[in-house]
Amino acid sequence: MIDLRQIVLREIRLPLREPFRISSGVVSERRILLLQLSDADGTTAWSECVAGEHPNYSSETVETAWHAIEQWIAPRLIGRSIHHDAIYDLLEEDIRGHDMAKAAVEMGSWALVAERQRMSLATLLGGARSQVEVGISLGIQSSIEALVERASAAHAQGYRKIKIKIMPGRDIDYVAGVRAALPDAHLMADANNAYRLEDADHLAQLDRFGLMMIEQPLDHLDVVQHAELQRRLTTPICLDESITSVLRARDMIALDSGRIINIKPGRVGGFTSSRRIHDLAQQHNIPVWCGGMLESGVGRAYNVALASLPNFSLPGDLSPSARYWERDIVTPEWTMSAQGMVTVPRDVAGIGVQVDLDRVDNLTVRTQVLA
Ligand code: OSB
Ligand code: MG
Repeated sequence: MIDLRQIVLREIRLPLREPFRISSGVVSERRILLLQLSDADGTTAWSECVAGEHPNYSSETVETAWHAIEQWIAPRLIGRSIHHDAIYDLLEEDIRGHDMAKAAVEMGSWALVAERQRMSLATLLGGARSQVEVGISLGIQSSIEALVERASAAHAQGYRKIKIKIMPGRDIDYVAGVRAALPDAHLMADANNAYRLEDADHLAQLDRFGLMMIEQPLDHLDVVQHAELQRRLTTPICLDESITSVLRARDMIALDSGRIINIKPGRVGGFTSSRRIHDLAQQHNIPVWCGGMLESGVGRAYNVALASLPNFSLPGDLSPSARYWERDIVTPEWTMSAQGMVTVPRDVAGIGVQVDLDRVDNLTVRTQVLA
């Protein structure tokens, strides 16, 4: 049970080591919404909202999430005693959408319970894995050579999966270049909605590269046209943006619009929803993996804990801190072994890392206390 007393919202700015470009936009500095949750018994926990600055991935942004938490989500929860696994359904009752905002509060509540029970978040979730395979997501590059260089470096570092962001004009030749340089690597492509069903023949040219999957080629909410596209490709489709709840996962499975699911807990409203999607997928032999949203080390903790569940059977976008940040806001920073694995924290209660408060204070551009 939790009995939320207070939520402190903060926005920090954290510059990326290099700009990250996807088909729908580029980001150079992350605006990150952090939450500090406090329970009536004095327990505290940090969480992170994955919404970005612009609504180019989903409709949510840092501003909309702040507004939703302040206006609707915090008032619904503060001062009420509730089981952490019931929060998702409570919020669904009368708040439509705003899944990233909901997730930040819901997942933070799970961390409060983990803290209080002196157990790791992974243990509370029921995840048994002690290490998780790591994949890298490579943003769109300005040339094939630049992409091949980055992919080769990632492969040499031990990454278990290399995801190549694609868009029209930077797709077939780019993937071909990487495949030629890395004949045995686990490769995949992510289009972030850059194509139309009319591009099916064009996309079918990717079939010859033996990709693990192609992620979200079509519209961000679509599960119908993806089914038609899947019939025309041998490469499995993985859905990301379209799967916002277990209902959409059910649609995907019923229509065969994808054969793999990227679960980002922020996108689906938190851990309860993530577990439902995970369990449903498992019943249907659909593998899942944990996606990323350029999180700081706080958000990473939640993703790593989730990815310790059994059906997370493919490498997750769980890059170490140093991939994105000059310096992360947590200690220890997240690392990856030479075998491409991240360790699931087990010996520390809660999220498993400490937030560097002085550093966060220095990076903070605004704060609001909700009580
Ligand atoms: O589609 O998975 C995506 C980042 C921002 C928005 C969308 C996506 C991504 C990534 C980053 O691929 C993965 C990561 O955090 O390492
Ligand atoms: Mg994606």
